[in-house]
Amino acid sequence: MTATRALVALGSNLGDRAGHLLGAVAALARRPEVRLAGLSRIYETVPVGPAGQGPYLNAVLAVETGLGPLELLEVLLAIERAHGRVRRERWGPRTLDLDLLDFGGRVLERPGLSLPHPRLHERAFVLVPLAEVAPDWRHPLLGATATELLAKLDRSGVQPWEPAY
Ligand code: PH2
Ligand code: MG
Ligand code: MG
Repeated sequence: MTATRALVALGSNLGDRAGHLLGAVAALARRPEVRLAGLSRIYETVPVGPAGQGPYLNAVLAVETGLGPLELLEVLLAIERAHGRVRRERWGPRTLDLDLLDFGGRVLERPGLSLPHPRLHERAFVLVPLAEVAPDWRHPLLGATATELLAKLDRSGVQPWEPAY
């Protein structure tokens, strides 16, 4: 199998947020075509977008996969649906959001999938965990590494998550 390294952003701000993130990691690990290659810490982050929604938990996962990008996207959407994701307003609250950030450095525009993810370089809630799992990952269009992109952002809204035991 020729494997491609892909990067996936995980987010949740409804229900058992950590349970949704870790459930998604477990669901991906169960797929025979997907191998886990790295997982960031979980961060609690100030919501970006419509006001009135609760704080998110965010993380980034690196995988190796024999799937193609659209096949991997289908797997991610199926896992979102299994976690009760209902699509209402754009950028609104969600039980589980799985965004494909990068697929082997490919540049791709398809209905429902833009690679690299078009807003990843503007978002500290993506770049903080991304720079942790893949500091030297290079943005295929901007040419800068995750660490370099993060240095330009305000990361004050992104804090390591402290579970309330
Ligand atoms: N996702 C969004 C919109 N806003 N804000 C934070 N902090 N974390 C997210 O994952 C997030 C968001 C749309 O996917
Ligand atoms: Mg998203
Ligand atoms: Mg999404």
